[in-house]
Amino acid sequence: MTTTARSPQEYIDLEDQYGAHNYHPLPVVLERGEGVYVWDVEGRKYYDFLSAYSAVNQGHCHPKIIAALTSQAQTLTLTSRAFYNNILGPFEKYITEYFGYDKVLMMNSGVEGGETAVKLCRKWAYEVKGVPANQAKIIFAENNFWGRTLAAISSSSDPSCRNNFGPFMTGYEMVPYNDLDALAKLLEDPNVAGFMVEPIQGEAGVVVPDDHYLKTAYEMCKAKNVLFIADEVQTGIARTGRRLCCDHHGFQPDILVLGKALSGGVLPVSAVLTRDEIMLTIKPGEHGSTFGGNPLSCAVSKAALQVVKDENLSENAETLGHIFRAEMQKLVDSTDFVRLVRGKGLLNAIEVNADEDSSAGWDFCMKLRDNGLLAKPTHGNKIRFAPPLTITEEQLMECIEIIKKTAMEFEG
Ligand code: IF1
Repeated sequence: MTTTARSPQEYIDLEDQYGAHNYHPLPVVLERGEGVYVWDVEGRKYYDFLSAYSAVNQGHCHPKIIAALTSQAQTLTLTSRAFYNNILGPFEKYITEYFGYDKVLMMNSGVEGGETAVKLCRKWAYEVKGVPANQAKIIFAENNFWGRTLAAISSSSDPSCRNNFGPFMTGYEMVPYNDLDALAKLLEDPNVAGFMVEPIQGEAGVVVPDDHYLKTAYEMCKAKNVLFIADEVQTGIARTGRRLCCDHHGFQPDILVLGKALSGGVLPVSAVLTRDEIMLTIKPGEHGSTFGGNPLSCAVSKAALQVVKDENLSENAETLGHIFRAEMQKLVDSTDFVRLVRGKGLLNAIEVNADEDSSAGWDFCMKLRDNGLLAKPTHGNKIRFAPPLTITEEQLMECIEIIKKTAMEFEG
């Protein structure tokens, strides 16, 4: 799209004047992305350390993904599911074999994936588990984030997600994250059908549970005939150093929700994978979406998933993640400003020594921007660091130096 050259402030003013004010972006106006880099409208180059919240794991505008996009875009983009096409079936075979499930239901946004998982869980509850009509309950972890729809925010404990959006969905139970005793109590209810949880809570500030938490929770669910639903929209697709974050823990979720990097950040694609017993509870006409599983998104997703394998992105995330956390720990040990680092693979965050409602996180990200690295604070004093998984060790070391330099400026 050719646009008139404008100053950064003019672009910001246009969004302010004509766009909803549902975000507070960092004041940087981007116009190009390639690999781990993005450029602003004045030609300044930055490392992208957010990766669009882990949607750009394969790097910006990956040539193989763009090639798949442009080729399919010139052939057939959308048939709707009213008809078959020559792309969806082969892709469904590819992705179910990739993750080891019987079937997949393709949707668009991550939250649509979550909604689909909730509907499948409820359907299974009534038609397989035998929960009485409209009595099915699903357990969610406090401080979760799985999207902005009314079903999603009904499980949120974040006032900014919920305020004045009620009334909310019923049939939800909340449990403290990383608390197996609390989960065990809720699982005693025979009407509980599912437990939906992020293997690492991204928005909460990259909260990593105890090593045994997920596997034990899965086993507890299994023992009570409750479905373990993994929201891997942010942690999946190599981000934490494995194909899936659950792969670190040696179990396969009953229902898997994917999004974001499923398309390499090229267009919205989500997917819900599960076994036949659960998936086949949804009959023709009971769920779907105009764009769900469209040929363009399937072609893009196949290329995006293949890049993850071909370029060993899981292994790279695992190796460089250890280096990154070790270097950040040196900052924790040598400054008052950085008080902790946590994460897995290349999904990490630091916590700065300030209250959650302080501007310290924002101010730090503004200085990082000036020093050539883009990141965004979450909940005030936590800064998520999630570069594309294609980053090299040399590039990572350069970014670590930028973060250290910026932290020392704050320390001073
Ligand atoms: C925003 C947060 C991250 C997600 C998990 C499902 C979804 C998301 C674990 C829904 C989406 C996005 C949404 C975006 C910012 C970003 C985000 F800050 F909001 F919480 F990453 F942490 N499950 N997360 O993280 O996927 O419908 O957006 O495709 O809404 O501001 P979606």
